[in-house]
Amino acid sequence: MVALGYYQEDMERASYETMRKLQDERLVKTVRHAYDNIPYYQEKCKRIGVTPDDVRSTDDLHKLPFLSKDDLRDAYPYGFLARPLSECVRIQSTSGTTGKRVVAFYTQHDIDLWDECCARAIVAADGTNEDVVHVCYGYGLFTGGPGLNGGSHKVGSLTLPMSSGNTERQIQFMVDLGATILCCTPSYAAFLAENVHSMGVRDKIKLKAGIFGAEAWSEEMRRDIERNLGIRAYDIYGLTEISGPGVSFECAEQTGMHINEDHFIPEIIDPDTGKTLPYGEKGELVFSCITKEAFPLLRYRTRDICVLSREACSCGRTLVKMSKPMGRSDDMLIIRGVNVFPSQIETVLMNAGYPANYQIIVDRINYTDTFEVQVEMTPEMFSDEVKELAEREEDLLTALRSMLGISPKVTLVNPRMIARSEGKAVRVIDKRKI
Ligand code: DLL
Repeated sequence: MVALGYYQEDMERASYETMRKLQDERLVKTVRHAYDNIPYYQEKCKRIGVTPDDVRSTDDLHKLPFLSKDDLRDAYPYGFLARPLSECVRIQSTSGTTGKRVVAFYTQHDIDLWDECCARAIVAADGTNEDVVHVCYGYGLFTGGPGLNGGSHKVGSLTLPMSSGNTERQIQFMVDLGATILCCTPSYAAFLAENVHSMGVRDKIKLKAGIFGAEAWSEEMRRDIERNLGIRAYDIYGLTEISGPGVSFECAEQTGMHINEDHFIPEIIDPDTGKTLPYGEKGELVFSCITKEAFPLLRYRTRDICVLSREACSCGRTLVKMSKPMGRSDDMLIIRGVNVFPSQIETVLMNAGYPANYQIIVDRINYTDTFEVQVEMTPEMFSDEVKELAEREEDLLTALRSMLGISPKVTLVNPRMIARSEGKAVRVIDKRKI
């Protein structure tokens, strides 16, 4: 394996002691900052009898309360803002229009640090200022586009802010401008690869690497994409609450993602007991942000199930590595890169007068997620009129699309067609083998 370059070598290759010391200092400062400026957080700490004076180093991290999406919902929209609005320059948000939506805030400094995290990922994928970086993650509220865009600027690469959609145009630009690094979800990368072949332009593309994340993808999918596009495919991880992509990134060794520990302290906990687990054990990933000004979440529960490893990496980075997320400790589904909660679907169905008998069926065919919602009609709704049925399905589709940000296939089924369960209702059938 050839060790490629580093963007911030002093941090990416810091000794354990140097990193620990930095984390200690930054944590103490951030706890004080969050406590003093976020009344909701102060209240939460007081409830368990913790004050900033109790946190003197990372060894004291476990004393702090956990934060979760529910806290963000309770304090929505401005309750976690730790800096005055006059200092904030941007928001990003997750999809979804229910209370599960998350709005994250950034000062210019926060954006600069986030961009640097993404720049590290691009350089780890062999990116330099000679490269042409084609970003087709969504722009707008989603963090994918803005994050990789910012990282690419920092590296000094020529950035193509393509956003998603219009596949033919994407490929035309890729060919015409000689894109060398592709940034998008792995499923879109697989779709692009198919189209590159069907358009007969495989020998005209100059791609050498791809930076793919925002959803789970298998090693098999990686090898297929690599083969079909003639590139090396690198994983990248992140979440809106913790800034977006670039919380961790893969290097040329491709055996897990290095966490930018100088900004985010990771922990693995038992999702049931909240107990911190040692490295190497599988559990829920928790992050404490230690450089954030506007949105300094501490001990935020990601719900992603992972393993952390401190094994030496052949790329020379000393940053701790996380495995690919192996699942979730809540019921969130990620479909075509979009976060979907079954409760959002249920809300739409209830509002439209349907009973709570429905099933969400997700599969992955040719590396593209398929998403179907089967909904039972009430006997009163039931009609033999095909036209009426089609209209009902169309109305539900419109409502679901506006709630979720993606379109499922909606199938209305006759009353009592969906199997009843004796225990918990089986709402989700996820057939994807990831
Ligand atoms: O997906 C941020 C992102 C954008 C990451 C572009 C990478 C590339 P959210 O929409 O808030 O943010 O979704 C966060 O997506 O908790 C994971 O469950 C999942 N996820 C993100 N990256 C990966 C990955 C963005 N590489 C949620 N592999 C996270 C598996 C991932 N799951």
